[in-house]
Amino acid sequence: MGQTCSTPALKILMIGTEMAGKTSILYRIKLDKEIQTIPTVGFNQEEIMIRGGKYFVTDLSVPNYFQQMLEENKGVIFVIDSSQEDMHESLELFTNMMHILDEKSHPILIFCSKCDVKQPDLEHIEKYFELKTIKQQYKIVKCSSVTGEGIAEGFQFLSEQIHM
Ligand SMILES: Nc1nc2c(ncn2[C@@H]2O[C@H](COP(=O)(O)OP(=O)(O)OP(=O)(O)O)[C@@H](O)[C@H]2O)c(=O)[nH]1
Ligand SMILES: [Mg+2]
Repeated sequence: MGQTCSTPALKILMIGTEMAGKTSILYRIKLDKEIQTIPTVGFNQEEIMIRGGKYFVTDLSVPNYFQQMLEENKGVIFVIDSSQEDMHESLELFTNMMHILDEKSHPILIFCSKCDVKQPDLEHIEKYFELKTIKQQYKIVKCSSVTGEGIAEGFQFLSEQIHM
């Protein structure tokens, strides 16, 4: 069932390597258009509505704060720049994030961004990031902040997984 204005927003923490496309995703939803971003210093926080669901999203550019912000958030978005061939930096960040998540049950949405530039090979990414070994519920979704593709589908997964 969709959430109404009176229901509390689901708090979501979003991380990914520099330039992965985090801020573009956030403002694509907030403003319903593609925006020109500048590198985020610290974080952006916005309350957004998507398909009737309300979310409070922290777009975090300082992964060091991930651990301390995890407690107050119910779900995680990890953004991979899937237009890039070399994903080793992203894998390193993801591995660190998974160590911090450890036994926590936060659902994880993996956005493969910039799919308007290059169609990501989701099977390859799933293997490369060893997603099948993780304990948490996860979903891998290709998305684009230019076309808007995939973004609502990803948030739908989070809303289905998080029970307040
Ligand atoms: N073609 C295309 N470009 C994108 C997309 N998303 C982001 N970009 C571009 O990628 C660059 C980085 O995007 P940001 O959203 O600023 O990335 P970020 O992850 O917030 O980066 P930091 O704040 O530095 O951590 C910008 O030049 C964006 O215009 C997308 O879906 N398609
Ligand atoms: Mg940013």
